[in-house]
Amino acid sequence: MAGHTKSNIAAAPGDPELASEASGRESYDRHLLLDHVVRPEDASQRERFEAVARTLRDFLTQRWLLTQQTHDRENPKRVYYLSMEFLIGRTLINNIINLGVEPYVRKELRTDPRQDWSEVVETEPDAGLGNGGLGRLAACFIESLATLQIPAMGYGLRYEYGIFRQAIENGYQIEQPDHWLAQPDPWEVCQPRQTVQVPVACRFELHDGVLRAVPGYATHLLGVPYDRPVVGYGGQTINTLRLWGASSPDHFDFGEFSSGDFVGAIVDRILAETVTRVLYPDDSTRAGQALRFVQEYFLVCCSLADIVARFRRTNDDWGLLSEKVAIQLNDTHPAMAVGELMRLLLDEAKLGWDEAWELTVETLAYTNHTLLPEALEKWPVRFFELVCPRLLEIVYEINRRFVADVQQRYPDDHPRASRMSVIEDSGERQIRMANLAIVGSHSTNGVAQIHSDLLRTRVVADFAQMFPERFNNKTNGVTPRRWLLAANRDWAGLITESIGDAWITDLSELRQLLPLADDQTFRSRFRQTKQSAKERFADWLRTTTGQVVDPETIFDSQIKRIHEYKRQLLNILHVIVLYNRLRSDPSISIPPRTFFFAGKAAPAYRLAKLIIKLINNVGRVIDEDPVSRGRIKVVFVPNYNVSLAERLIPATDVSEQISTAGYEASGTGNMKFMMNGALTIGTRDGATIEMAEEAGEENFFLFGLNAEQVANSRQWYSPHWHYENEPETRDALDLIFNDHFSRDEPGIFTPIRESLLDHGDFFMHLADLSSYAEAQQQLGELYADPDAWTRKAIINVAGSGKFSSDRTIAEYAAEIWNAVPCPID
Ligand code: 26V
Repeated sequence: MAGHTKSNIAAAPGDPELASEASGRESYDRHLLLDHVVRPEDASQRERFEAVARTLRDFLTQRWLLTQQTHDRENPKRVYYLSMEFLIGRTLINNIINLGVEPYVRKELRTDPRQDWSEVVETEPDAGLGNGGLGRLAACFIESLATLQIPAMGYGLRYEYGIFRQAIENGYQIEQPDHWLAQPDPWEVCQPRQTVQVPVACRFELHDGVLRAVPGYATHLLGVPYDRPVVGYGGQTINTLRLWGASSPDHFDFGEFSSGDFVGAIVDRILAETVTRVLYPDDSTRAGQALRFVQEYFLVCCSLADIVARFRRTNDDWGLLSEKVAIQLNDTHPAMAVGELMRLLLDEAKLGWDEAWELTVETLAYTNHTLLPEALEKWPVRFFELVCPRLLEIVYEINRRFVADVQQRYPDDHPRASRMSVIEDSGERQIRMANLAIVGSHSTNGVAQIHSDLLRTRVVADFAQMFPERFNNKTNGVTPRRWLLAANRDWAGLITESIGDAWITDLSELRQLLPLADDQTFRSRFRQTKQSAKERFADWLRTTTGQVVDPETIFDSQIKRIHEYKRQLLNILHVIVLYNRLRSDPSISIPPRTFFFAGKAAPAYRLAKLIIKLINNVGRVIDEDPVSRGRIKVVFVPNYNVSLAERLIPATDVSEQISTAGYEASGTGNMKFMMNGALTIGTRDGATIEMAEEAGEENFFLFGLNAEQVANSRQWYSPHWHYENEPETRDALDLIFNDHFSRDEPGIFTPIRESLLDHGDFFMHLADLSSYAEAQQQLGELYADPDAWTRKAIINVAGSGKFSSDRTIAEYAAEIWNAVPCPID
């Protein structure tokens, strides 16, 4: 626009090709005008966010295209990450940082006096296309793949409604729809020309508001790709996340119109679009719903058609498939890929069974993310019959051959063959998706060492004996760009000032911080960054939720999905133990502490929702009681999401990782806290074990039974024994059950009593409570010595280098995918 000084965004270090004709400000003004028909001075917050994001997208487009052209030309092996979830969070600030253009964007925006930088960034909705760890891992992985310049693509679903928004009313969780796409998303690019047809063997009809599948109709859905740029750090490689939206073919013509089928066609479209309407919010109980099945089939069908079409554009020999394509299955959710890839190779490529099978196994790899038996997916055979009977035929044949193999290798072991069968025959016939994934792929990995070991020795031991070479471990990691560089600017800045910036792409560099743990000046600067993060968080919390916290207290956080095995109950029981100690002797010394809880419970998970209610009620009572007020405080922060994690993790002193040993596959929040200078109190579970190995157990607060002890004590464990023999345990429980925290709603916590005492306390809260309280006591004593505390915190950060997703992805690339970087000039 005339009158504005031209600044040279083109010279930004991260991206030399940034739009050359127009300055950022000009492009921003143009977007406001042309996209919204509004003058800059009249633009709303949302319009200004969109204009900034679109300007940035314009800038990165050339690089995005260049990445695709380079991959097409070089024809390298490509990696495809198939996942039902990508928990992306916000995109704008991370793209700005990864492109290296932050100073320029800030400068350009300052020319609009009404632009408030942080407001623009926070206007962006948090893309919640996932439940928790599995979905966030997928988002970290695609960022690392781009940073490592590996030719890769993420495939997922474009849910119109992400994970529900959580409100808290009278202490109860209320679910509200998250219509994050209500306004157009500036990052997505619809690619209608690459639409894919998904054959479906039934019709969907609405009967009295209920969706019914009517068999015997061959029809199809359409998968429309929506692409999102995935910017690697340094802006060299920009890969693609392709999310599929469901639609239906437009049968509309004038003949149908006049014959009245106009309405039928519109109804078909609406029904088709329901397939990608909403993310399933249950992260561990099996969703029995047929719609979920169709979602998984839809993801697999669209993605494989796309992958195979791309492969065929540059390769005419099917035999090269596994040399050019690696497909990673994020849990069993996309495990129908085994059958679908076979179908493509048999029916479309016309290969023979043996060649098709070898290519399938060599192309696919599977990651397991949970040891909870109830989370292992099984799908009724009748779903396959209705939706994709050809896949079922192929799965039956896969299983026939596989079971024959098993019987040949273990001729006298009949139970083994039926345990290993892909088809479960007792009761309603079902397909065991984990068995299918293991049989049909060349690699099965767990996500932390202990998890991979338990997988091999307990969960699928038969398979590990038959295919020992297929089983391996890939300990999870998180991207340091989002979780340190962007989320904690002060701490990241201090690290860079002290050891240089190589850590951003090689997190093992953090080891160089080790000697600084003994440096008085560095320690006090670390404390300053932590203190200001706490103050920022307290300010944000007060202005957004009205909750008031004191940044002079210890900030202690347990933020994750609410689950019995994660044991938020153990945490709140310990808070009640502290409260009882204060009640019986107010003069005792307890370091002032704020216990933060955040997390969503699956809408149908009644006990998890009751735990939320208990946490809120304990918080209220403790606040109202003069004996505890100002000394301990419990805060339940509503609507946990990626953005909240980005705020709270840098402000946290104590990270709670207290799952029943043997049940948390890995955890990834634990790693984010570690690199942001929190100390961990935790059990020997998941990746926490490896974190303590890296930092030294003396710098950790480990407590409780280990996985083996948990397994071995199941036979004789008695929660009653602890109730009878441990006064603090009994007093804490009695306080709950005597309605001290539920005066207005007596008896509401009875199900918690039943679970802990009458039904055997499956997750062994009471077994670990006393050693947990003891570890907490030691932690409190250490906090009283700021230098000793800070020293350990810095040692923890120095030991966190292993937990970068760059390291994880490099291991997948070398040991599973056989993929190498493909640099973009
Ligand atoms: C299961 C289901 C069941 C059907 C309905 C929808 C649904 C959605 C997700 C899941 C699987 C949840 C498994 C999961 O999130 N596992 C977590 O994976 C993290 C990344 O590997 C790991 O750090 C956590 O320990 C593990 O709990």
